[in-house]
Amino acid sequence: MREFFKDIPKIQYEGKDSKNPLAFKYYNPDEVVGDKTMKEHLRFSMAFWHTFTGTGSDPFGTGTMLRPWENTSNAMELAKARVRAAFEFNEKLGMPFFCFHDRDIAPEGNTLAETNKNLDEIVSLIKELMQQSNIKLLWGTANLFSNPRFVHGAATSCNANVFAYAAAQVKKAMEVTKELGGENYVFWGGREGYETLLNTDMGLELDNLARFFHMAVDYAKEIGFTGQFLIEPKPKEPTKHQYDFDVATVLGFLRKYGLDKYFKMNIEANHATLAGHTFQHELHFARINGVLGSVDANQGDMLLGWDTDQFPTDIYTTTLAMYEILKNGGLHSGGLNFDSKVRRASFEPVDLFYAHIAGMDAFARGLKVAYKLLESKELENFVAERYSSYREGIGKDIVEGKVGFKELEKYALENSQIKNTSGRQEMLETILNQYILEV
Ligand code: XLS
Ligand code: CA
Ligand code: CA
Repeated sequence: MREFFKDIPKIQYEGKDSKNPLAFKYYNPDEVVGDKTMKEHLRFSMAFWHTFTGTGSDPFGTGTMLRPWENTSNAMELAKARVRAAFEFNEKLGMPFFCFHDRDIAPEGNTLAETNKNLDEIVSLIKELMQQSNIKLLWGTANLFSNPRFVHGAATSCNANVFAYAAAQVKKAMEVTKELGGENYVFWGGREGYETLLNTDMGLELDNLARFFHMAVDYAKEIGFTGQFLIEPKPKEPTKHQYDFDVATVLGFLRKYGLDKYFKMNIEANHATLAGHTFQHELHFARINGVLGSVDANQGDMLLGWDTDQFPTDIYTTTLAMYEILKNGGLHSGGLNFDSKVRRASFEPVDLFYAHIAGMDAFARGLKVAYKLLESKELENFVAERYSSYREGIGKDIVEGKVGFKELEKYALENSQIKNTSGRQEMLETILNQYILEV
């Protein structure tokens, strides 16, 4: 069988003193942290769209990527070569999962029926390669945004024919995800949003989006798809106002339409920062509401206001992310999917390996630091102490619902000399730094 990454060996763990750029310094899949191995904690996944269909093009120039599989003009042959290269890539990296959009893996035909036929052909190749390896599907999804038919959105399009087409596409993508044993199915908003209210019936669009999700839930039941449904919030890009702005917005939407028990969130770091939140905020908010499902691992750029999808290398952020994930009891059926792309100037195939190694090491290190930090309870004890006034006296009465405004007024009149204590932010940041530097 053709080898696509000829000069790349299987990537091994060599430890922190290694100078080999094609080795893990921190990610040691079999190392046990707490009750699980690193591999089980992290559940790393490759994103097919960036790593195997990304070209490096930007609004100012065409693609730059040199890819060993790009040597045929036949779209189906190219699709098959990509899939084979992807399995070789995951094998060499020891990457247990992958994710895809329907249109990443197979080209569109002239009709929907032809497109579905192309998809079936590639899916059976993927199935065969999955059987020969231990590589699994973390999630599947449908691309409801690239084709010009989705110019006004998909489930929120003003055109009912587009709604129907999108439904047919998601139906098929769910079937394919089930067939490949996918553990989750993702809905990212794509073009579900709007540019101007001058031409938009927002009420109808949101009702339709909810109708669409209910149809998906019903169809999953019908075909026996038991994977977790995930919604991936994003505040802007491509539309100015994306309906799935952030975790809080999506939760409000799901609850309004009685959908909350069927969905969790797929939280992307770069989308969190675009929404004006930290990655940790979104993970934390999802966690305390019981909807932290999976993660799209990447990072944005502090100086750029768009979705740069860079590989995650910031240990501070990966540590705080893993802190939330550990407190969530792990990601369960979710994982850490590298929805990240190598920079346009990192155009050689080997850069794909360097990039994924960088991300895997950053999360492995983050996991170890977060585990130690949690074990020590330093932060948790501080927070518990900070809120201790709610465990006794009037605070306890408030929490237990024993008092109202009248009782509280009486109490305040008798206790109006208030004494606060310091929040100690800088001291806590030093503790975090100590763990990051010393673990
Ligand atoms: C785009 C999104 C997309 C989803 C899957 O910004 O991140 O790639 O993850 O459709
Ligand atoms: Ca994403
Ligand atoms: Ca993104």
